[in-house]
Amino acid sequence: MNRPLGFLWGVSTSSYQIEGAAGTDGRKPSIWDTRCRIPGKVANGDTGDVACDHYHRYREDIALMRDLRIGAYRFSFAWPRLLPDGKGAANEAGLVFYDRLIDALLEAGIEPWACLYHWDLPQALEDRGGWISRDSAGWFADYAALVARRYGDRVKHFATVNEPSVFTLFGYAMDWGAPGIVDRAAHLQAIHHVNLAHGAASDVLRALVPGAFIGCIHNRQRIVPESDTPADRAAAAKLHAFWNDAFPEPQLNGVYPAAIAEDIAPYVRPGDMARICRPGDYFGLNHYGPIFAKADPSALWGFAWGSAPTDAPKSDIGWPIYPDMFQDELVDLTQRYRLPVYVTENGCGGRADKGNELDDRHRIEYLKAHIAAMHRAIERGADVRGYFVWSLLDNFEWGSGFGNRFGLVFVDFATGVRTPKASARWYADLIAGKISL
Ligand code: IFM
Repeated sequence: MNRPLGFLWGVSTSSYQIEGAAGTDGRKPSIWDTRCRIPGKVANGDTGDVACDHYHRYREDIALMRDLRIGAYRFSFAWPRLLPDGKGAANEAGLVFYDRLIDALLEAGIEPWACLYHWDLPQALEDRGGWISRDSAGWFADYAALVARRYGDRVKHFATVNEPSVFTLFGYAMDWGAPGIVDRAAHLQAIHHVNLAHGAASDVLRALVPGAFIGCIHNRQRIVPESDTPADRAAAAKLHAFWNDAFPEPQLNGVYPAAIAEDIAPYVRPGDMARICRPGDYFGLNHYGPIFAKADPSALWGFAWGSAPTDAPKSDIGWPIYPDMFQDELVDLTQRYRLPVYVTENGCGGRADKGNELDDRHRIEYLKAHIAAMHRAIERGADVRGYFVWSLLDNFEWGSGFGNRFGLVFVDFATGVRTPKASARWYADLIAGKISL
């Protein structure tokens, strides 16, 4: 495999998962700070209070990336650090942190790719209804304007929202994420308002940042019925609508997918679909592997996560590994939406207790197989322009706490010490063109 010319190799992270400094310099709680304090919601009672302490160690992290010759760094702004109450007065100390981060990235020759929202809604806004409130689109647009005015001279690559289907489904239908509501109307309203927020923020970024490159990041993957029965097939189809289509279809084609259109119609006002439809400049794809779905009449929407076949290859955290499905997804996306695709997340979870996290050949094998699949997709016509590994660092993996590790760099959470894993060296060699697949 040869590297396509100008192909971008990056790594991804997100604010709540790495920054720590949860109560430092004026930051106020997000909905995830709140969730972490509810017993039983996060494994081991872990929290993002300190996480990787990236807030204080960002220079070290940028040096690591520079050593690996990373071309682009995808991070997210912490809304509650910039606007501790979600709206109103901005927090200068928080703004300065990202000034320094961005300046240091640029000095190191690393392109900043900034995401406005990776799940850490200010708790103050949740107290006003959060994404269930239609006002959320306006709050988000104002926040986008603050970011655009402050950083738009140095940051050109923006994503509005990370994995909207995931945080709305987990947060409003399954209680797997914040704010932990399980309610059909809440879920549908959150979907629609996040879509409106995407449209509004896209307009703000476009108006305020000359040369902005704007997109939204979607987690898209094949939804496979656990068994070939009508009930499991119907469950998979419904999950497919929520997971894969509920955001790209309105944002790129101006319509909700047929399977949920009737459910969501009561919340859609005249003119909304035109406000949402902002195809942007690229499609951000986060992809790990397929989801196996099964019928569950007791679940909010009648579907639940099923099991992969027992002989399916799986990562150390049990996620099924099917690189050919990644290949097909990339080809399908190009044909369907005709936008350049950036793989904004792909990576492999592991566990320190398996004893193979520093010499992480399992992760190298996963990355190798997926990057090779991406190249086969490019040969089949997929317009893929860049690839970001999730993640630079082991970090706070939401409900799994610090147990599940996705980093190229091992983090000792007791001391904060970082140690590049074998996969980091492998990725550096790939970027340097020393490895062909
Ligand atoms: O850690 C998450 C990230 O926040 C969103 N995409 C999936 C990753 C691995 O679960």
